[in-house]
Amino acid sequence: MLESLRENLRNAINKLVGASSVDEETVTSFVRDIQRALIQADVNVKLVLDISERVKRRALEEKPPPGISRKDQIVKILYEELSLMLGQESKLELKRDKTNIIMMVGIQGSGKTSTVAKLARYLLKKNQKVGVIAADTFRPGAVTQLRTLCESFGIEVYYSESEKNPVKICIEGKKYFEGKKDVVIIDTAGRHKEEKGLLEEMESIAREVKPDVNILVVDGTIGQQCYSQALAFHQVYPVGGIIVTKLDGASKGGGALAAVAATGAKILFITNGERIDDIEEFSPTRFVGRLLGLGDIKALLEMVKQAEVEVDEKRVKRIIGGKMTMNDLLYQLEQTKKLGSLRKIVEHLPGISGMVKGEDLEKLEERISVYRSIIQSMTKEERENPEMINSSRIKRIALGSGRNDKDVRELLTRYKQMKTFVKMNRSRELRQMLRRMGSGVNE
Ligand SMILES: Nc1nc2c(ncn2[C@@H]2O[C@H](COP(=O)(O)OP(=O)(O)O)[C@@H](O)[C@H]2O)c(=O)[nH]1
Ligand SMILES: [Mg+2]
Repeated sequence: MLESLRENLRNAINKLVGASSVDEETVTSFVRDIQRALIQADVNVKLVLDISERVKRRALEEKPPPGISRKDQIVKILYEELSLMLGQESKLELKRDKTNIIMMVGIQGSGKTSTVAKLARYLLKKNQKVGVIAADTFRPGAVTQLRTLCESFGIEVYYSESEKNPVKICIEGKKYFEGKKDVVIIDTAGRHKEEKGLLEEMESIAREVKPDVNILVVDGTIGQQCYSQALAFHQVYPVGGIIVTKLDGASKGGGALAAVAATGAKILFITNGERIDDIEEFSPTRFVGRLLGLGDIKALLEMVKQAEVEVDEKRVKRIIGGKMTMNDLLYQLEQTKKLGSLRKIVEHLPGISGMVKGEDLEKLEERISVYRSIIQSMTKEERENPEMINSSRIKRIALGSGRNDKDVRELLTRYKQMKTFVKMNRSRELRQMLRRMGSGVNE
């Protein structure tokens, strides 16, 4: 979905991450890349300028919390601003103990009929009793299309062979389903292409049927034109929510979503394919997270918080100074594990993913508990100066901890590796890595 936008945004981020330092020039060039990506996705120019100005200002002004690099901070800012651009989190709200009527409107070809079936199936899977009313009497084959889509999934369709007046069909259909279903979705015609006739038909159905929710379906491939379409509908009868369709093939999909959000309407769902299950609830944060490859903001914030809490300057000075103890090693391994448990969700967060790569996390967890018991069997001296541990000490420690010699040697090897690594890399990067792991100092 939105492949080229995703690729362009990710390229911009990679460029930022690869930059040797973050100065004003880096930020400016990053923001320019973002602008280009958004314009290409048909996001309205004014929106693009707004968002890039905010990203730039925040990127230059806001100080990252301890443990978070400026680069990560800038990515987080972009994430927040793009999410804001796509509107508030909102959900389709259904009332209990009544038959909710959803009226689905939109111009012909926008994807109404397909979306009626998708939404019906979606609600069915949530254990709602769902009925559908076929009120498109204009297009030949419309009723058959809807029945084919719905009935194979056990969704009942109300239709009439003889009645040509959509308002009457809706009234009859409502009577038919009333009290029997939790939700009834009305598929309307939309033949008139934004013209008065279509809007009038929508209004007269609405007046008679009094839908609980009026959902507008817009075609995501038309990009920012969605803005005027959404406004036109809203002015005639209040739109309670919007579904943006065809995002699977829409190079202008980003512009469509931004335009719809700019009208103040709620985007409830998006569809991204022709199969009945190609529909999903829309959440701006989740969507942007996926777009940028960041995963869930909650995890990100959790990590920021963790980094804020666990700064231990003494420890990092000790490690970098080459005087690492066994406890330091254990601490570092535990931090790796903690970050690792967030790995899935922060998979593409620049800088983080590489760090935990290669370590089998479940195995690490088990090894840490082995190491902990071994370290507990060491004397204070041994912990602080592991070099003194010879083979007779290894035997004693193994015995005392109920582990075998091999485990103790493995721990010692790890210690040596870590120490060599520190020696070889007494650099910015190491400081940065340690800081990310919660034992760093501020830059
Ligand atoms: N690729 C893709 N095609 C879609 C999607 N939603 C609808 N379509 C196609 O768009 C065309 C018009 O859809 P239809 O539901 O008949 O639109 P309506 O005239 O508004 O009822 C059909 O060929 C659908 O298969 C989608 O999410 N992705
Ligand atoms: Mg239709």
